[in-house]
Amino acid sequence: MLTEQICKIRQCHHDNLMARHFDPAYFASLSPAQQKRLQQIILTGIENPDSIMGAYAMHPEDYDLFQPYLDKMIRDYHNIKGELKQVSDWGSDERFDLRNIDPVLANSSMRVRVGRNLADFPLPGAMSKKDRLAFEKRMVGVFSGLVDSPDFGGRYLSLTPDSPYQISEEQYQQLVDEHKMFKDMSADPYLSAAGISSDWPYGRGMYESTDGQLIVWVGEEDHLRIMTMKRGALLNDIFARLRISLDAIERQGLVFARSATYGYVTSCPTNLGTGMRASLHLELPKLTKNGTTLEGLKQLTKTLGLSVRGAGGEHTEAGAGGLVDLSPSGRLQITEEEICRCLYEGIVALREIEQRS
Ligand code: DAR
Repeated sequence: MLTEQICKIRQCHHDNLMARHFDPAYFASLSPAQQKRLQQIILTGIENPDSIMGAYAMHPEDYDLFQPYLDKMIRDYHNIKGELKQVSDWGSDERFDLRNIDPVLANSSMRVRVGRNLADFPLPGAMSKKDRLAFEKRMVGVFSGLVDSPDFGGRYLSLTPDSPYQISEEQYQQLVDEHKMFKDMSADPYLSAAGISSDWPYGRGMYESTDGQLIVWVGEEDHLRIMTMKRGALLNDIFARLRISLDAIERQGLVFARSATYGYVTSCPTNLGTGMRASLHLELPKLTKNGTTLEGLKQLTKTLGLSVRGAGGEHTEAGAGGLVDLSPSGRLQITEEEICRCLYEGIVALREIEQRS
């Protein structure tokens, strides 16, 4: 039954890596308990055949337990052949100053985020409601250790009913509109099939620093999405701030789940390694035909190791004046500094092509 279902998906959805790399003989070699566990991991890709990956890990050790299968999907998606070893390197003194590209970029919107999961909880897809509330309570304690910090002091806002930090529906919607808070996860079929949006909105919330430059999502697709954002020209600034924010959060006694092979462990295999998405908003009116299409630009950015989306986030179109969100596609087998350099060099190339168009 399962094998037939997946083989059908493979015939109609060639990009579904769960289906592409599913091996009935490997599945049959697993014990009933392991088969049940693997089915939970790939259910999202079965219920959503248009998935690009089609799997979410439920426990950090899943990547080791099912490595013969998951490793094929991971290498395919991240285009990795040969030795796979994630190394972290936030870089040296090389400066990536957008003003060297064009003074007009002096006040660009920059954002860098990493996904992180605590080693001592199941990943979001396998958390019980009790786990989610215990995890949020742990994070409230961590944030209380930051409140008096000059750099990271801020406030925690909870979605959990009856939480002392609970915000109103109106406040929640306003934060979503400002792209500070994540959307209602129960509306996402991929996350729902994986159990990642179960018990919504219990155990979910966000921390925001007073200066608005640090935001931590609690209980989204990963346990934590830690992001720094600012307007400016020096990419190094935003990376450096993220790094010191991560250090400050880890110093509160958190241990993040890591794999010897894949680096930081994330729910989705697409985010393994650095778990990092670094992005910058850029106006490309010619390459987006004044914001009417992203199609041509998507092909072009792929050659530059970048992905492009509308400034409104995933699945949105270009904004007025052709405003788009650009980010390096690489997450795994790449260092943090290389991600920064890829973004900078991609902006240089796109600006040149835009001006020649
Ligand atoms: N819809 C899932 C997610 C892929 C990458 N995006 C994430 N992780 N937010 C899929 O497999 O297509």
